[in-house]
Amino acid sequence: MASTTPAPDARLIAALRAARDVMVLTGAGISAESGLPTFRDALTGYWATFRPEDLATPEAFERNPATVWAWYAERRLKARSALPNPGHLALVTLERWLSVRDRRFTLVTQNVDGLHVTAGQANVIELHGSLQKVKCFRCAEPAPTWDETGKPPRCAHCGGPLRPDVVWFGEMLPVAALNAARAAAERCDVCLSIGTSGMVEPAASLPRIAAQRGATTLTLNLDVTDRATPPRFEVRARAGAFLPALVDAVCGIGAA
Ligand code: BV8
Ligand code: ZN
Repeated sequence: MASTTPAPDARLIAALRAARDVMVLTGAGISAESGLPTFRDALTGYWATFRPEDLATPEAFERNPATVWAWYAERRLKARSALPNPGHLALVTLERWLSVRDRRFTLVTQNVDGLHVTAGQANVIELHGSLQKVKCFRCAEPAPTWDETGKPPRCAHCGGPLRPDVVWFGEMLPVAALNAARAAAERCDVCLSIGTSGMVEPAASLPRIAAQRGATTLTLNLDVTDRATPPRFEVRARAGAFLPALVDAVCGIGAA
């Protein structure tokens, strides 16, 4: 039985309509309806024998560069042909509605698929880097182009192996991005956490920081995740269905 999408709570709509500063944290779930497997599901088929934490680490790359490079090359190819879905587009509409009223909107994503930028989102913080960017594992020099047949390709500067420019487990997040995300969490009136299992730190702490500072919080997911700090609103629905309804209600779209 297709699960029905709950109507947005009037108090959540009111909080967003009154908000001076909104922060949104997204995870792989918002890209699921664009056909991209979520992070926990990304290990299907050949990769099913691995756990994400076994592939998305510098040690895994050193041990098995060809396998790690191939996993990312496959995800990069999928992300290139993926299109933003109504969930991504609703967040762009919300950002524009707030911006023309001189209110702040910050989108913080854990995703590396680039779909928020493709959708037209203006203010995006990519906490974990981007699948479409590649750098040298040895000298960290960015590689503007590379030989896709490489297993992995080599750096033009030092001959080292190229790697995806994403943040692996055990690696520091880009400091400026993390500081900007924390600042947004500390100042926002409303924090929407969308399509993330809330398992990966330090991203998972951002909605908690917002809640502790008194922000109104929403968690939108397909399955319930036991958050240390339960959100004020917890919705179990597809982002591509719930977000357009929420944003239409906030922006008065479709209203008489
Ligand atoms: C660091 C890039 C320190 C790569 C990623 C013990 C406790 C706490 C923390 C740790 C610990 N042990 C180790 C740590 C730290 C570690 C960590 O958090 N580990 C976890 C596993 C416990 N963190 C780190 O290592 C970070 N670095 O801490 O550095 C440091 C300090 C000093 C010096 C050096 C280092 C780095 C973390 C970044 C890792 N890189 N991505 C890549 O993508 O390949 S994280 C990866 O997971 C993705 O970015 C992904 O976004 C992220 C989180 O996953 P989700 O997005 O939440 O996706 P998931 O599949 O889990 O969930 C999807 C959700 O969507 C589900 O809930 C589902 O219900 C929902 N959904 C599905 N469909 C829909 C939907 N919802 C709505 N609509 C739908 N249609
Ligand atoms: Zn190099």
